[in-house]
Amino acid sequence: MSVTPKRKIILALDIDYFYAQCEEIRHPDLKEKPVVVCVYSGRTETSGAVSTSNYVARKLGVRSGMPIYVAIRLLHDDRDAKFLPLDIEYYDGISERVMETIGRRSNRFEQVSIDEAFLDLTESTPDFRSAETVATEIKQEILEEERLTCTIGVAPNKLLAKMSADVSKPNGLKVLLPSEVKAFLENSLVDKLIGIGPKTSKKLSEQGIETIGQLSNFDEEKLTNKFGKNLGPWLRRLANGIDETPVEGRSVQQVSRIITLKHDASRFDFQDQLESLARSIHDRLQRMNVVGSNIGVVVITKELKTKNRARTLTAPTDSIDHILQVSSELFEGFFEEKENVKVEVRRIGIRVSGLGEWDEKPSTEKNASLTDFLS
Ligand code: DGT
Ligand code: CA
Ligand code: CA
Repeated sequence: MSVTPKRKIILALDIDYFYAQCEEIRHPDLKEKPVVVCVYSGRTETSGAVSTSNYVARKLGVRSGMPIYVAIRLLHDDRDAKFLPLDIEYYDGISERVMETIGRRSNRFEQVSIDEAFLDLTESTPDFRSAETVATEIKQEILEEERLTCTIGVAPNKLLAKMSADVSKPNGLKVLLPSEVKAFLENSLVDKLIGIGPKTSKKLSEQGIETIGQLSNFDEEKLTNKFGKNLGPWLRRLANGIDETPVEGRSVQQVSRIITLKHDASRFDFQDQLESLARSIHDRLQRMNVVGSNIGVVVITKELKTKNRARTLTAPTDSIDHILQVSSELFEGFFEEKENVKVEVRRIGIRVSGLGEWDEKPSTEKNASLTDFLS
């Protein structure tokens, strides 16, 4: 007996021109100007690639992955154009808060990248209309909390939800009903299918296949001969809008924070910065309502080598003082190691892992007396 699977309702969210929009938030005067966020390689002043740009720059031809000098040339006449280096730490902070906002909506939540996530709303919403309401509310919340716009697609599976978002950027919302799927796919080009890159679309084009509609009707045996017995049938399923991959509810395993020191350090003299890291981790643990049983520190040297030191606690914690104390000891210990006497440290981080629910929350008094007892 076959059981008809329940019709799913999947929501895909993608933040618009993410890194560049983050830059606009902290420099509001940039909003009307071309903004290009760059990965500078450091070889010459302009060597490197464009990470992303705002829509003002995109209108003038700027694209992700393009060499910086090409973007400079394209924006040559625009004295307002702004080229900025990546600031991943800042974008990460914003991403984490947005993901928290989305994650509150359903425990069937999967973060896919820094600016993308899926929600499975099948159990929590009765139909596509109410899913649309949820999507509108999420967009509004992210706008109010972070001043960011994003684009949402709602559809019967992840593939179609993501594709619906892709065609609606920026600041869009598209609900693709099951009855609309066929028409939606029919005339779109094959490279709009998620997972089909330039190589595969070139190979398909050699077979005379340009649109998804053509691919969906193409002889399966021919496809298998050309692409193999896994890829061939998979391509056809994709073209028919079939995708059964579940939204993986991945839980957070650890909380970490990292910063670049104002000056390289060759001894433990960054107490203030450590304190703000510990505070930020503490805030995050509290919002998640978890405690961690392992505290680690990470050191990135001037030569960009990464070194870790960690300790397992006798009792889990989320307290700033505790995190600060253990990480200070780890850093002190690190600088005392023979091989690190001369090391110059550029970035430092703290990581709390072994996360769990706090079922027997020790009271502050209990904590204090225990510490007293041990000292
Ligand atoms: P969108 O979604 O089209 O409005 O624009 P973005 O910029 O959000 O693009 P998306 O979602 O593909 O990528 C998210 C972030 O990832 C983006 O803000 C910067 C980074 N990124 C994207 N493509 C590239 C790339 O080709 N190179 C580098 N270095 N970073 C990239
Ligand atoms: Ca995006
Ligand atoms: Ca994205």
